Formats: sequence, C-alpha cells, structure tokens
Amino acid sequence: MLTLHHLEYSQSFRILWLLEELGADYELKSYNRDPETNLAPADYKALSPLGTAPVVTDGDLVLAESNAVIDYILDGHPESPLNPKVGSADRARHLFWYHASPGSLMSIQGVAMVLNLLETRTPWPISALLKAVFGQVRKLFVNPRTEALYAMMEKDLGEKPFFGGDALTAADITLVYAMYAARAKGAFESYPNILAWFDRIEALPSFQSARAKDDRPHIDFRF
Ligand SMILES: N[C@@H](CCC(=O)N[C@@H](CS)C(=O)NCC(=O)O)C(=O)O
Repeated sequence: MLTLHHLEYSQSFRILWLLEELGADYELKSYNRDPETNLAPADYKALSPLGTAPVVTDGDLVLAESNAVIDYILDGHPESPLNPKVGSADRARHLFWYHASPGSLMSIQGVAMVLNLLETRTPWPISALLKAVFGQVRKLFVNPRTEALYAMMEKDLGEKPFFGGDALTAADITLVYAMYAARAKGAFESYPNILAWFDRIEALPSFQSARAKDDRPHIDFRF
C-alpha cells in the first residue's frame, strides 16, 4: 500500500488532498518540523536523497518531488477527472496551470524569497547596496512576471471555476501551496476571482477531510 510521509505545514498537504479527493487507500505517516531549524526532522530527511517533502513510499519505491508524486498516483487512477483526458476541452488549460505552478509561480516566489532573505540578513552597508540592486531585479523581473501570472489567474478563474477548468483537477491541487503562501502575503486583495477560488476549494469535502487529517489549526505553509 502507498504511504504518504506528510510533513506538517508543507507541500505534502497537496498529496494528502489528492489522496482524499481520489478516495484512495493509503497509509498516512505525519511528521513535525524540527523545532530548532523549522526544517524536516532527521527521520524525514533520511527517507529520500533530497530530504524534502512530499515523499511517498510504495513497496520498494521511494518517490519525492510533488508533481512526480501526483503523476505517479494518478497513473493508478487512469479514469480520474483530476487528469483531463487527451483531447478534452480543458486538457490544455489543465496542463498549463499544472506546469505553471512549479515552473513559473513557485520559481518566481523562490527568487523573491531569496532576495528578501539576503536583504534582511546582510549587515549594513552591504544591505543598502543589495536593496538598490534588488529593487531593479524586482522592477524588471519579479514584479512583471508575478503580475502577469496573477492577471492570467484572475481572467481564467472569471471564466471557469477551477484552474483545471470546469472541474477540479491536479492543477488546482498542485497550485494550492503557492497560492496560500501568496495569499498570506496579501497578494490577492484586488483579485476577487482568485479569492473566490479559495472559498470554492475550502468548501470541497476532500479539502476538509485533508485538513482534518493534517490536524493543524491553520494553513501556514513553510519552506
Ligand atoms: N520541488 C520540491 C520542493 C520540496 C520542498 O522544498 N519541500 C519543503 C516543504 S514545503 C521541505 O521539505 N522543507 C523542509 C526541509 O527542507 O527540510 C517538491 O515539489 O517536492
């Protein structure tokens, strides 16, 4: 049987939600973060060479990397609407958002996070110099790319209820981590269609049962 190794407040929540949505048979093993480093604890890091969450094990298989895990699980559920069929109306839209999550949104969030860390953890006067340079990086690269993505989300979610189209797909599930991280920073206050998507997914029984199994008081995803 497949085991999900779930690290609290992490990207493995996506896999928990996926498994609940599929009604799959699985075992759940939950881990707390190391209280000192806030990273995965040693027994989680020992699971896979990357030492990151999510990880699933299935017999001899140990698999990390969120979208690889999602694809592996969906391979076992070929009829699931979470992966729209080739040639179906929502196929291209689903593929776009499924890949834009790690490929565009999370990568730009990663750049923004590194810039902020460098700026706030470097002593003056180097920090002042970094601030000036990073201001340009934000203006020319980070902000336009982020705003373009948010504008596209707002438009698409104004036309259909889910990132995947008319129905929930793995695109919505894989985006959930980055979307909550962005919302926590107030990113979507002027994007009503995006905010309505959060209400929509939070109303789903699978999301609610994943939250119950996650058993954490709030959604506060961390790196
Ligand atoms: N690209 C990887 C990223 C995995 C990742 O960075 N996971 C974070 C959790 S959100 C993690 O494991 N953090 C704890 C640590 O690095 O010890 C994936 O999608 O699986």
